[in-house]
Amino acid sequence: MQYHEIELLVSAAGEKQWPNSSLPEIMYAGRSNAGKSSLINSLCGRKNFAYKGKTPGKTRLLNFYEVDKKMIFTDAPGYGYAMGIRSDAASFAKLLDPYFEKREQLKGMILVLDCRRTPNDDDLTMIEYARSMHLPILAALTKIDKLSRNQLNQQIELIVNTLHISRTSAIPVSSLNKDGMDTMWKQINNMIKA
Ligand SMILES: Nc1nc2c(ncn2[C@@H]2O[C@H](COP(=O)(O)OP(=O)(O)OP(=O)(O)O)[C@@H](O)[C@H]2O)c(=O)[nH]1
Ligand SMILES: [Mg+2]
Repeated sequence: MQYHEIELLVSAAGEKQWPNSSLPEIMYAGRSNAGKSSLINSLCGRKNFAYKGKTPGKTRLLNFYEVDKKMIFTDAPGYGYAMGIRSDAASFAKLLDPYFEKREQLKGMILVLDCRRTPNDDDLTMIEYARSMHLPILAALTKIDKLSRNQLNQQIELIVNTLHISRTSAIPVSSLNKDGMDTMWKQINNMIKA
């Protein structure tokens, strides 16, 4: 497992708190419980650095992590738990709209998806939004340790077709046994260089 330096710069409720940094940024988005924080931890060779919530989707903050003094990962609150409740969707948009629109160093979005689930409307909204901003998108399919190889291949097919993404931009990963982390890093470095 590769070790990377990681430091929490700030948990931001709004624009005023965004870190004053011009390092390239990668944003992690996905449904509550999809495995966003676990993925960030695993990519950096940590167990419990990025906050893993016990009450999924509760924290409405953008966590900015500086990695290797070279890039920033932003961990967005999970959506989906109460996205149907209008106030919740509104507070989510209030947090993320300015970020997508104004954060110039944002280089790409990693959409984190539980490989066992079919992407839902919220996932599609998220990916459409990133597309409308011309943001490169990578899908991390998490928890592959929970499926057989056959099941996984079927799910990959389903997810890729539902999201209309290429097979090469869907990376199967496991934060449990660290599968896929090298591939993730390769893609992340490409995103940052672009
Ligand atoms: N088996 C297995 N469990 C995982 C994996 N990734 C995450 N989990 C578990 O899934 C649960 C949710 O993981 P988190 O990383 O907290 O998910 P999150 O997307 O950050 O959730 P929110 O912050 O609530 O949006 C935790 O219990 C993790 O241990 C994985 O690759 N394999
Ligand atoms: Mg989290």
